[in-house]
Amino acid sequence: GGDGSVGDQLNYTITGIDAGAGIMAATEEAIEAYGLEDYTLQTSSSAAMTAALAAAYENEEPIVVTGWTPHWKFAKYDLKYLEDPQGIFGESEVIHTIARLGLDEDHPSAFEVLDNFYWEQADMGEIMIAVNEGADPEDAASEWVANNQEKVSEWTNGVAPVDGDKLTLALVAWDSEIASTHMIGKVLEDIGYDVELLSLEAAGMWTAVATGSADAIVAAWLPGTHAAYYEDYKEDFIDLGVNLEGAGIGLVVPTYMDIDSIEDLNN
Ligand code: PBE
Repeated sequence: GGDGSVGDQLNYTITGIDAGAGIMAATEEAIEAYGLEDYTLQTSSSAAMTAALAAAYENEEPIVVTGWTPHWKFAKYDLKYLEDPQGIFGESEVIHTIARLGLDEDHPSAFEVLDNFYWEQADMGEIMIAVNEGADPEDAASEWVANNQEKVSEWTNGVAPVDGDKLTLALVAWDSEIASTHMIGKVLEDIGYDVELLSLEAAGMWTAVATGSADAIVAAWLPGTHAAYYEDYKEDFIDLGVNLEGAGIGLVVPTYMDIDSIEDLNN
């Protein structure tokens, strides 16, 4: 039953992802800023969020999720970001590559490739969509690398090959980061590294690169999403700059929902 309000239709639930994700902290902030205290932000995972979205979408049921770009869900479903007049979710984001201190001296070839790494949303999208369609992330990444040798060679040209040096890349199992980390891992393997991918929670990923238990991450969402992690550790890593532009986060609903703004969640 209920009164048919937007909140009632949504069971006063925002479908979230893993607790450490920057978008979860931003959503808690939005709940306060927009007076959405009746809502519960459900903690789960990227996979559980997209499963809930798929199930709702299939039945044209109301749902609001913590969403981000680039992400395959926008290719697969008709979705929209809710307007955010208070700017809680920030403007356009960029993704940075972050190396541990000393990586430049210990693994100069890897450091150079990571420093050169830059690609476009559509590139990441190709891998993400392949994985969503069932490909193994390693295979999808290898295929992208094979099909984009010109782009990859801009990162690897003149870089000295190595002979099985071990390298650890940390990530969180967000769809976007599964794509990027597997891709750059494959590129580094192709120049001779023995690459291990270490899947962690968000806080653990930042701690790993700041303490040196991981060599690098390609998953630093800035300036907003990971601002707190960045601030906490900024003396303890090397920021290699932007690897992707035009990213973003926010609250996302299917276009069949008759609301346009986060404010409308109060209706
Ligand atoms: N995300 C994907 C992450 C960063 C990458 C938007 C889910 C986050 O919120 O921390």
